[in-house]
Amino acid sequence: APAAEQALIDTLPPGFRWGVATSAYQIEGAIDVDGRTPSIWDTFCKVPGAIDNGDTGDIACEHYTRMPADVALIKDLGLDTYRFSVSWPRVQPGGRGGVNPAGIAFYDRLVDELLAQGIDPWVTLYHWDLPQELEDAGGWPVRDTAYRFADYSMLVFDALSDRVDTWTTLNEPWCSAMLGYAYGAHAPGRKEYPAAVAAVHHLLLGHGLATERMREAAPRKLDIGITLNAATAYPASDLEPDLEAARRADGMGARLYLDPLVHGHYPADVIADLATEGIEIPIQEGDLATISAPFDVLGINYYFSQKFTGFGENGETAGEDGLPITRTLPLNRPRTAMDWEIVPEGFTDLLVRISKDYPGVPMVITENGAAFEDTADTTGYVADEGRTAYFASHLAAVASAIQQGADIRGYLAWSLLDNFEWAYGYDKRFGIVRVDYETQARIPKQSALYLKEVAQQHRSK
Ligand code: PNW
Repeated sequence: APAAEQALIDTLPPGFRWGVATSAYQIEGAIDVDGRTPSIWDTFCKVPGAIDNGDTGDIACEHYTRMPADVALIKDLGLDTYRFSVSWPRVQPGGRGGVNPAGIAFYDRLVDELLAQGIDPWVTLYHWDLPQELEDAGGWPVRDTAYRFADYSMLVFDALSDRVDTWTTLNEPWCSAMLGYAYGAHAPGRKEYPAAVAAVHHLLLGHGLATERMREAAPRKLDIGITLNAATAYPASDLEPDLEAARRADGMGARLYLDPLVHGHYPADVIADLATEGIEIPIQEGDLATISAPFDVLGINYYFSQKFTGFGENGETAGEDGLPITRTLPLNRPRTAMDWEIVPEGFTDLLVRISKDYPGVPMVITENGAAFEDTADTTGYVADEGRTAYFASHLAAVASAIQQGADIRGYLAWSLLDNFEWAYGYDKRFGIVRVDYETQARIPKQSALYLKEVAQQHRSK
């Protein structure tokens, strides 16, 4: 890493946690074994044109059968934490009823394998694979789904809480609600904005219900939390329409989640914006007390930041629908293969801001990483300089936020393996370990060795 970045990375506090993350549908494959039923992603993958190249998660990284070797990889990299998600339709086929013994057995073995290797297991209960039957009953826009989620969470909790200390309810509810129900880019592919706003509320309610029940049943002091994706929304200028556009972007992207979770109320400005579109959040009595149930750790997933303007291309400030314009402008930074701009200071700004606006909430970086078009040499070695540089600059950004007072306890890279990158299929590679999809061979990239070294150096200090 460049000297200035290395100097910052050297300041990371003692006890800082190092790890790597994955999610069930993106790596497991084995979609129709041991009683698993389809999730909304199995269904969405069958929609023509939904996924690049018509890719699906049917096989993915075959992690379901290769799990012990994949755990050994994490061990070889000297990382102390593995964040994985549990597939709801494996554990509770159809999303209702009792536990499926064959389905939970996989996670039981995974947890035992991790513990045997000295790796802390971090469970994410929901990383987007809703049982299709629950979508058929209305999905997240329907209130009942929140209760179904809490019931499912307790099945997993009862099976694994004797050995798992850290629990995350949801991964990135913004993606579930907005990409899934408003923009149609993710499963279930719906484009219904009011339904997406209802989904936000029911996701948060599900988080709160599950948190309360896990807390109540906890056999000892456990860490329970939620993971959000967030970014810094920079205004393009100090002009009022630009400031407003950045405010709206931050409101829908971050505060709509953080405010109810931490402060127990939705942000008034976002409620007012939604009202001008005729949308109301379907809040019932007691919901906000449930949603703001105390939690122990806030997971932050960060990839990029954006600049916002409230002006259209011709200087207008309202669209044809009469609503104010919110548009992104380039920051003119290098981009990853996702076309996402590389903005490490947006990471620092975000973390410092959260620590000021939501004090007393310890954070962990639960995902950070980048897709690049890797090339392997004849030996299979991947010199992924772009990804390695991304990790270095973003680790420095985290260290800088800590210097400015943010309470950040660890850093988990996305992702252990190249995997099924949702609507982009297998073309976009986020792994620190390359997957050869012909042979399922795993080949550590330069970035994996970099993270191994950083963690090792940090621990030896
Ligand atoms: C996250 N956005 O998704 C997910 O948690 C991972 O499963 C995924 O592989 C990773 O980031 C890389 O995409 C996101 O449009 C998807 O801002 C989209 C966005 C952010 C995060």
